[in-house]
Amino acid sequence: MALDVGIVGLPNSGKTTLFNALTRAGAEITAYATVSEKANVGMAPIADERLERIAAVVRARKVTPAAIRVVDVPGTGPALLGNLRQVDAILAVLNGYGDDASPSADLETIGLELLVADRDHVERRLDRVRKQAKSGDVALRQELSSLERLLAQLDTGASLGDHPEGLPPELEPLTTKPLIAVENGPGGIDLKLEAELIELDEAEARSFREGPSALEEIVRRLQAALDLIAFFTAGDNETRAWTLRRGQSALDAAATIHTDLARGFIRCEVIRWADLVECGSHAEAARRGLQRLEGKAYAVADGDVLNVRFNV
Ligand SMILES: Nc1nc2c(ncn2[C@@H]2O[C@H](COP(=O)(O)OP(=O)(O)OP(=O)(O)O)[C@@H](O)[C@H]2O)c(=O)[nH]1
Ligand SMILES: [Mg+2]
Repeated sequence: MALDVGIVGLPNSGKTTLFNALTRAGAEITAYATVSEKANVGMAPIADERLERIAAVVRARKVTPAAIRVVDVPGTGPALLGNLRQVDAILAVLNGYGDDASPSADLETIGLELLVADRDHVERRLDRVRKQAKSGDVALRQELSSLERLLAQLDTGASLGDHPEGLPPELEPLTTKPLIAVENGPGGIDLKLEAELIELDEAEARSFREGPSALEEIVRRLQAALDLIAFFTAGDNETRAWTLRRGQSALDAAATIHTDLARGFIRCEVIRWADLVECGSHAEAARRGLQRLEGKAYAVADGDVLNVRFNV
């Protein structure tokens, strides 16, 4: 259950270049828009300096950063954008390089495309529910009238997020997701440079940049937009960072690690990462009373090191 992010943008804006900079996957960059039916999917690691320090304490043999799943959708249009209904956030790449670049116009176009895709999505759901509601099922008839009102609203230019009665839970709209605009070019992030720098090691790459890397910058924006926190699991086999939304519980954390841990959840041992590093071991932290036992509902805090006790 990694965090899921989709990349959208007009043809040749630099979507695949961004995908490569984020994931180091080396997907093919085309000089002009090609109609590819396949989306690129890859994982982008989230750097976190706390992770290495925790791993050193427990002498972890393997260190695994948290990661974001990134989908690069070729082209636009309702069918292609439909690939993005499950993502947590959308990255919109705006062309900011070259003489005829107009990033703000690009952003407007993308916004419209997403809106059209959502209207299409509502209409399809409406058609389906209209047929099914003939059975007389009460819930379906309620959804039908709700969808009809929603469509009427959309046609007055309102956005889905504005719908006063809330959206039917079956809908998976795009326009209500956080949208993060990434301008590709000198005024934003130079993606072409970023895609070249992934060939170099971290220190070398840093000497070519003024600020943070594209990956760092985009992770920072995502963390802010989605209100993300990190928690850690610290084992000698593997020490690992994970992502949650702020306010999510120990049970959510367990489910992020493995469904079995959520199913058999008993209790959760919690140590602050800095306490663990300072104490030098779980045992010493426990001895000093710095390890707590929490239940399912505990709201995980950024930097918690968790050990889920479970039984399946
Ligand atoms: N000069 C310049 N060229 C760029 C930049 N970013 C991308 N390009 C070029 O633009 C072309 C398209 O880049 P892609 O990353 O494939 O763009 P895309 O949005 O994935 O394109 P499609 O998937 O075909 O719509 C390539 O030839 C890139 O080298 C940039 O910042 N500066
Ligand atoms: Mg592409």
